[in-house]
Amino acid sequence: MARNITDAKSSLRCVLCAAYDGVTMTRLLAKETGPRVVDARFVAGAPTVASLPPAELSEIAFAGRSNVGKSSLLNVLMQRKSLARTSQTPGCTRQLNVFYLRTAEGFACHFVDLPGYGYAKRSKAERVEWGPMIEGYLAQRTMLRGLVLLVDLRRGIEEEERALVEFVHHARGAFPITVAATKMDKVPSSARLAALRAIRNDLPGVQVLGVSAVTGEGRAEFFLALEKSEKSENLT
Ligand SMILES: Nc1nc2c(ncn2[C@@H]2O[C@H](COP(=O)(O)OP(=O)(O)OP(=O)(O)O)[C@@H](O)[C@H]2O)c(=O)[nH]1
Ligand SMILES: [Mg+2]
Repeated sequence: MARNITDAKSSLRCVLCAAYDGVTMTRLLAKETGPRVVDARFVAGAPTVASLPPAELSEIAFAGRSNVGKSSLLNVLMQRKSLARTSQTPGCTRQLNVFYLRTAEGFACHFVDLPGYGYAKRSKAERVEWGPMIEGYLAQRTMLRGLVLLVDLRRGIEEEERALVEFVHHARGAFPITVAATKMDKVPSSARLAALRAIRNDLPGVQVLGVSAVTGEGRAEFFLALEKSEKSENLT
């Protein structure tokens, strides 16, 4: 029993730490594989492309509709519980958020968490502002080496995803795009292969990988794809 507020706070901290360790351990012991991250930090949040810090390191951008799980996947890749803010309410990420990541093997890059598209309840002014911001970033950023396009494995490819892939190919020619078919834990394992195949058929020539931010499944394969993108010489 806590004797005072300080004791109560410290007991709460212990309970939270235990819960955190439980989640991390479950993920690590269960499905999460791939490189160990030795440094992960928030670098900057920019409301416009022009206000981003100078591009000095390779960048990999994460795009997808609101609530698909971009920030959650970033946390799994960075092995941090909540470095990127996540929420059940769509429209959580409202600016370009840049993170630095380095693995024990020496892979280092910036991850850029983009605001989600397709959230109907966002004000018209914000939607009008974000389209050009995402497109401006994807078309102009000189250190951009790869795009991760997230789709819900249950939902597959829709008009917006097709348009985004076409936009990037038009702006940059051949460019490394990896589709992260996420929330894989919500699809029974017997149905996963067919769902992945449907996405591959919809976007021929684009690499499609299944992942789950809950179990960490697919993390190792994902890193291999990112490392390949990071080495690409694709400049605007
Ligand atoms: N079951 C399951 N839930 C997930 C997964 N990834 C994300 N979620 C949940 O989906 C919701 C949205 O996740 P976010 O990571 O905030 O999504 P986002 O794409 O960054 O959303 P915006 O910033 O609003 O565009 C949260 O409630 C997450 O816990 C996953 O792989 N499996
Ligand atoms: Mg987000």
